[in-house]
Amino acid sequence: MTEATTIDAPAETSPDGDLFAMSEHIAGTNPYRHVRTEDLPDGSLPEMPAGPLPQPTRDPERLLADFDTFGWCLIADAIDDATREHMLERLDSQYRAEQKLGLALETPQRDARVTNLLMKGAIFQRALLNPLADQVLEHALGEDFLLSVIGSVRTGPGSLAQGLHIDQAYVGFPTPVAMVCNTVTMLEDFTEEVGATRIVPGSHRWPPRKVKELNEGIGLAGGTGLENPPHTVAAEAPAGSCMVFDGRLLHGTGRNKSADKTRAGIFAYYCRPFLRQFENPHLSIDEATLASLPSPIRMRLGWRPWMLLGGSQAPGMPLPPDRLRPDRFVGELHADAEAEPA
Ligand SMILES: O=C(O)CCC(=O)C(=O)O
Repeated sequence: MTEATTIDAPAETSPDGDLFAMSEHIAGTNPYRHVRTEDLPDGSLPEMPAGPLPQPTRDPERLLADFDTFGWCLIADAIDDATREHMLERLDSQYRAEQKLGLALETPQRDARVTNLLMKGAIFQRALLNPLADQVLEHALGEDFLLSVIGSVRTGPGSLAQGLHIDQAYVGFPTPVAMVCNTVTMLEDFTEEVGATRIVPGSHRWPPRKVKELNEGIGLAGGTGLENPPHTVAAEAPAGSCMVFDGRLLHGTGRNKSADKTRAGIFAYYCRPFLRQFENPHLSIDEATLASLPSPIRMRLGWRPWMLLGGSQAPGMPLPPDRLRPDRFVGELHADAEAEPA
């Protein structure tokens, strides 16, 4: 028998009516709540999932099991050393130039970031062409997921910890499945010492109250956080690995405690196809770069309709994969219009 799902007013509303209070109410009445979220009536923190934490592997079953249980998984040997070196060189040179020209993004935690990487070197496309990562992403987001943003984060001596956060906070309510997922292609070793991403294992399945208790609440500009927040572990893995994590997982950049080491990673962040992308590809990628992208990447940017969304009334739609834009549009017509000869 199906459980009744009437929506009553929340028993207690928070005085400031904040988003999390509302989320919690929605979670409490969500008909899917038994699918993924855990309700703990005594208010205690959920247990850490049992079993060893994810280790780099190329076994698809292990990857999916780790992802579901812990909220992240680690793909071993996702890119080769030559590609890694090439990406590091490109990032270093790009970052120095952007800094010199006043274009570099400043973050409170003082890490070095480069955004919109598809415009900044064809080599970065390789971070998107990873069949094992695609398998996990498809499992989490469905097969038509979109690329939302691709950028890099490099910690260095003196860079601080970022506040713990979830990557889909803007959704505004709890979801029984991930709405977004992040992938981190590690260009250097991710160790605790150099600020490997700190993660709360299993928090992708926590009820909103618990997420709120630990969320250090970064805004769009980021924010600094505790060095070792409670319940976190460092997601350590060697250079060349790729981490995939659920958008509901609490995480943040770790502090780099080393005297002379850096930790660079390429973050390719994906969303379900009905969500708005973080970086707008129509505004941030020029026509020449767009034309040079392999069609599978262009499709991941949303260059095709999905279900009833993202379509366009133009002759010849949907476009064949080798075309960027329609060559004709339907505009103002008059009743005496005649069909053009074929
Ligand atoms: O650098 C990291 O390890 C995490 C970065 C991150 O979560 C963010 O920029 O929102």
